[in-house]
Amino acid sequence: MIFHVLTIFPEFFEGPFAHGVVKRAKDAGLLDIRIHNLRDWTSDRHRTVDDRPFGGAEGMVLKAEPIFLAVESIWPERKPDQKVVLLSAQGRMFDQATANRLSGEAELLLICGRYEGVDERVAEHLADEEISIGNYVLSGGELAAAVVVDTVARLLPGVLGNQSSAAFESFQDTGHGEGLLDCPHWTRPADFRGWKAPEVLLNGNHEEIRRFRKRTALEKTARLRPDLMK
Ligand code: 9D3
Repeated sequence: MIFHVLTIFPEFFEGPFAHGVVKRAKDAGLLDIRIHNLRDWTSDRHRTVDDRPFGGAEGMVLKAEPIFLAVESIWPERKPDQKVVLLSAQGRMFDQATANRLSGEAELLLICGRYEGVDERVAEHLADEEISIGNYVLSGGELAAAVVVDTVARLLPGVLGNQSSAAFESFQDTGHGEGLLDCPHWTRPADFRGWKAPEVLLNGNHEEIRRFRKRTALEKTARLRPDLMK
């Protein structure tokens, strides 16, 4: 899969994709991440990407033209499995089901919003979807784009030993829009500062361990995520 990220802060992405699962998947050729500087599609002396909002308001708005020119030059002929996603605070909430769906595309182009927002013609006439990563205020779409790339990348065939996306679809974890939270985990030492790992996990009785994990997953879900209890 090819990910494109369109941003006014290309340096931002030197960090997030240089480690762990995403880095290994890139090195293995399972995915490619191409960072594009929005200012490359401006033609004035100051490489202007923003302007004042019509109707008057606080702050600045990202202009439509550089964004349209960027997408049209990245994909001169856009195919049905090349999807444009606008990251904005007004978007539909990102979740594991959205990630699963996006992982079936050939290419994703993520547009990072900035300032007070993006000219609405991008959402209306260019983006296939508008996505937010949660109900809190970020300074821009860059962190959100990194979240989407990470979440989608780990679903791709071969990335986590996924055989094929189809075979693993029914098997993929939910990110907890449904079902229970994972059970709690412990590792060595069995006694850390007087806090003991549960004895049952040390005794090798696998039926008892299975029941313990089921019970503690339920208890933790009820306590931390009562919204998941039905
Ligand atoms: C006046 C109201 N706003 C400022 C407090 C609206 C607003 C404008 C621009 C809020 C956030 C932003 C910048 N955020 C994003 O571009 C963004 C975002 C987010 O803020 N939260 C969750 N997901 C996303 S994806 C992109």
